[in-house]
Amino acid sequence: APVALKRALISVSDKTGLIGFASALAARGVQILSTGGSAKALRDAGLAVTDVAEVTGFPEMMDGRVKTLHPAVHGGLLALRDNADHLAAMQDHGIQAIDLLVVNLYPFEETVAKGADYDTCIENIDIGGPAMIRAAAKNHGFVTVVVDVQDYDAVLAELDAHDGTTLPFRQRQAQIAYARTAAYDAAVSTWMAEAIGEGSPRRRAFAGTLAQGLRYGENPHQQAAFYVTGDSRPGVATARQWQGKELSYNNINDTDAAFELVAEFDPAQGPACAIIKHANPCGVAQGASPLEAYKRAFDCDRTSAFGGIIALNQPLDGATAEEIVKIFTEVVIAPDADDDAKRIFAAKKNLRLLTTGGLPDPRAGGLTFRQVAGGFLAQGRDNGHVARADLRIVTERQPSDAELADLLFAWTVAKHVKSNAIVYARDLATVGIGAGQMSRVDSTRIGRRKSEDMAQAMGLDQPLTVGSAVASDAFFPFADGIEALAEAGARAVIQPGGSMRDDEVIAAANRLGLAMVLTGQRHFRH
Ligand code: 93A
Repeated sequence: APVALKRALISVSDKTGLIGFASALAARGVQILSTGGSAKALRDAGLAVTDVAEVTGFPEMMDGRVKTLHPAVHGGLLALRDNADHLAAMQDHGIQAIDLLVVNLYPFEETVAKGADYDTCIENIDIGGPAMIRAAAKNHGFVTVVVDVQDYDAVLAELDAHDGTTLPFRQRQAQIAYARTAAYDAAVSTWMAEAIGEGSPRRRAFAGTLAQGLRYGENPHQQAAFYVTGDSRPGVATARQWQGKELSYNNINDTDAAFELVAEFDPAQGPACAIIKHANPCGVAQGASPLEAYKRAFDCDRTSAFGGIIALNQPLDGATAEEIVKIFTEVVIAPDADDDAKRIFAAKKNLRLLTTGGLPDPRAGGLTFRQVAGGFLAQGRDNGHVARADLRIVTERQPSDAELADLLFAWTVAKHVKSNAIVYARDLATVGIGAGQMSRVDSTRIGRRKSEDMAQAMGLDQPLTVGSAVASDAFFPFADGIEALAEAGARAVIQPGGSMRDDEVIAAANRLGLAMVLTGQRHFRH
């Protein structure tokens, strides 16, 4: 039979919807107990309230650190109503049953997101709230728990339908309650790990806050949601969307890939643009202006760029926006956008514009995750970086300064291309990208073929891979990859080195007249 609600304890930091909900409970004959601020808000609205202090016999003390932590509260939540011993204990100690618990917690996540200092964050760790929530949820056989202001209407609807709450309803509320306390403690642990500089994934709890229920996942038959971790890193999770329909699961994934890639290019060194399809770049370039960077990125693979996601490392201006709207694009993300750009985009209803206010630091730490059956893998972000001074030239032919610049450019892009990654570059623009192949030689061939297709489309005499610099995300296991690059006309290669057959690979480069530099660092991205 449904459980009637006689007594409720209300203790909420977020007072949204509180008065309406409490009035509706009072109108249904529910007696209300409440803590300091919540009680005051209810009384100010003319509702009858019993202070928890009156129930416990203790005043709220220690700046509110101790208000509900008392057997009169926890006994009222935890007592089994069909257990003679429990009922006797209630009788002996003057404990009255609490049938409904309405709690939302101190705003810890919001306090962190605001950039509050250490002590303020500590003070916003709720102790009594989670304790009550967990108690009420454990005793869901008898007690209804509400941890989210969005559930108030559902409680009232349940009461109207059943004159009380049903077990399935209380179970669902209990499950939501434990999701909330788990996420809350995970947020505290994550914040502390950052505050004390704990970089290891070995002793971390993981959770996020629901930011958005998504229409569907990677495919329409999959449910999906977007969770944020409260990390203030500029990017798709913290961006402002100016126009266009809601981002989809794939949009969010691709936009992230685009922005993380373009953030590798320091805006002080000039504009850069990345165009992404299916989480892989189909064109990346630097240029004298954002417009030029975009055009050069677009020219790497005009076919694939259709319906792509564009990221810029500098503010979007009108001239670039004008060029972008010539073809269909899903999302544009940039640190900022000027009024001209916004006006031009406004005519394109389906194009989403996101601004972030800045770029994430590509060298920053943090964790990335991948799910496997039965668990998930956590690792530090790939924040690896090589500078010119780290490179080891291993061939007779030395790369020219221009080639070295292109090698480092291609290397940076390759870090963001699915393995096996081969990136051909010329004059700080990609001219052929081979991504996600099971064989490195296939990636070299695909990048070359893409470049040949573009040469034909643009009426060039020869593909731009001729004379290019090439990056490989991991070492060449055999000389065949080098031979394929030489056939494509490449002149210089950057790769980690470290293969058993490095000698054969370097000998092939020498035989074919290529310059080769080793980074000593790998950028697998599987
Ligand atoms: O500082 S606490 O951890 N100590 C407690 O005993 C306690 N009981 C409830 N915080 C506690 N709460 C929290 O107070 C609730 O979770 C809620 O967020 C807040 C409501 O306080 P007020 O009603 O005074 O605005």
